[in-house]
Amino acid sequence: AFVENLLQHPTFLDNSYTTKFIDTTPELFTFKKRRDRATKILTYIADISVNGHPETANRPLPGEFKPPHLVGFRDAAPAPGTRNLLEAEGPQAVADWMLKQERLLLTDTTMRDGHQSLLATRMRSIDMINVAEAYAHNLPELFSVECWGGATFDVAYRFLQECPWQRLRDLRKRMPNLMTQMLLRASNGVGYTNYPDNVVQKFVAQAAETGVDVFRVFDSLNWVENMRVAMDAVVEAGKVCEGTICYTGDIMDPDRAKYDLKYYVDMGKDLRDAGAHVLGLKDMAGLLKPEAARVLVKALKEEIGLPIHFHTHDTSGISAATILAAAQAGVDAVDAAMDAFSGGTSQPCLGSIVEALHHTGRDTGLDIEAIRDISDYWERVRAQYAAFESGLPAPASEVYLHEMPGGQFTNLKAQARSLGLEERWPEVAKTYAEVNQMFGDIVKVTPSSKVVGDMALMMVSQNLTRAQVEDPDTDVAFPDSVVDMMRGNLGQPPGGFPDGIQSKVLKGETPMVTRPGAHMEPVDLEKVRADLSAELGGFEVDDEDLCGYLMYPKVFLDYMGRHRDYGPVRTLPTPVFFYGMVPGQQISLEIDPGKTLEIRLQAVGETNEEGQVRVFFELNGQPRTIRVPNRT
Ligand code: BTN
Ligand code: 3PY
Ligand code: ZN
Repeated sequence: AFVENLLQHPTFLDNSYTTKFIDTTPELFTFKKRRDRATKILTYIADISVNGHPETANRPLPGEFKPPHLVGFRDAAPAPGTRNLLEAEGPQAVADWMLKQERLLLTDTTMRDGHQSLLATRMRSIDMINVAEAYAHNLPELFSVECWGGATFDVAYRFLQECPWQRLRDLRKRMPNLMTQMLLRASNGVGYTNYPDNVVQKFVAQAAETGVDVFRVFDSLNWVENMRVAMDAVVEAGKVCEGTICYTGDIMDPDRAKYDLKYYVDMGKDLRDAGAHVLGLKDMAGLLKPEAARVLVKALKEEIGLPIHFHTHDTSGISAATILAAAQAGVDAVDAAMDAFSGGTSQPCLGSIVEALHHTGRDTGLDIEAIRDISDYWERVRAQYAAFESGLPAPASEVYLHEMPGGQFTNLKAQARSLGLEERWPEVAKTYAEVNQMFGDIVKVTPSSKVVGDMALMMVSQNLTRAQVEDPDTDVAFPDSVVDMMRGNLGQPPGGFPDGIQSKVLKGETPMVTRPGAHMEPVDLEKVRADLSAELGGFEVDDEDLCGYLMYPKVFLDYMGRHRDYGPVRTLPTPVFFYGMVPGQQISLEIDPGKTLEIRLQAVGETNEEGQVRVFFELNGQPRTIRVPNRT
């Protein structure tokens, strides 16, 4: 009866309902969920088929859509892996076990940094979920699967119309024997600015509860003081705390003495003393050269005593050599991406590392045939995302000049393009390096890398030189992110920011030099939950939703608004999600376990005077018409 009630609501009947409709008629919203999942998803398909997806407009089209073939399993049940050890004996046992392994341990980054660095983070959950069980069955020797955190969190809500928590839950369930891994920006959570301590604590606890096993925790200025809250929360949750050094500069270069060997060894000791189980070495731009890796890994191994987990990017094309040098120097674990998602601004090639070490003392024990099968799957997945390829066609030694993180490079290039500066990219790269020096040679990784990028783009677009920016008599309107960082809101770099530029940016305002979190009031979580629930018409806000909102209030609300209109769209095949359907096309769509819709798009009608188009479907054999606005 309720369903009929709703279906006959005039606002619904003429299809003009908006998110406002929910706000004004909350009593209907309660039934709407059950009301008509099919209509919502047909509305989404109709809209995309008519109008296209805003994210793929004017971008290269994929070639022929070849559905990724699923990978078969080797065994009836997945063999025990690192997750079983973590569950049985806890995180310290995992660290102890790592130290005892002769083989080089491997983390697969395809589901996080791989697509973050190659496809602007746009990979959808379904493409991960469809292969997750194959990982569990065929590659049980993996150390971990990095599949969460970094930029994936907000991109899921913002661009993919998906709940990142559900992705994590689904992956966790399908890989019961493998540790999942996330990238956490310490006090910046998975956002771009410091959050109050209790928000960071709540977020970590929830991520652990929903399914993260290994937390790689870093700070964008390498300030250990600003990492303690997040690290403590990981330890508290009983998960693996990978306290992480971000590598910048060049330890072999006497002119970059600020970040010398001693600096990194001291930081490693601080992280150990702060409770890290594993020491992460995060070379986000791919600057660590092979010989430097040998020296650094050896020193860290000798002086810290923790297992070391090394992460790099292949922007320069030389990272496999660095991995092998690190392996010879005794690194315990390294990150790599499946072949089809490796190279360039992504991680080095997993299969090639496995091959290179086969029959050596550090043989990884991974099955190369299983790797090839899984990589074939990924190759077809990648082809569906052609719109997001941002194209570094060849290795670039220029990375040693600008030091941009792999995850930022393609993004900054796209930002430059949108400002009409693509032709001036070499200037952007050079200016990025100058901004870094002007700011005192800082670590550049999210969010500090974004600050440097914002400043560089501003300077190039306004034709400002470093000398002009530093000149006290030249007026400069600094980007907000620069002001924020100079105020101390991202924390402190080693030695602080240079006085001259800092006082110019702050116009005499006194910067904060203590930990930003120490100045922030705790958030009243239950009040936020209640207010959010009221704003969503009585929707019951669980802890995951609450954490999503705390990180990104507007992004989360926009996501919820679209969710009310379209329902869950996560099970749509990726080509349909981004390009809709064409007349005559038919798909089977599982909208709930065991509940499948047969959807056939029959025809797209003419646009009427009100600018509406009727799209004709067959749903499980029955005709259905959906009206959507023509916005083309
Ligand atoms: C966004 O970029 O706003 C998120 C992507 C989803 C937006 C959906 S796609 C169909 C419909 N048409 C739009 O312009 N927005 C929604
Ligand atoms: C992120 O924070 O998203 C990164 O990938 C940093 O390297
Ligand atoms: Zn990375």
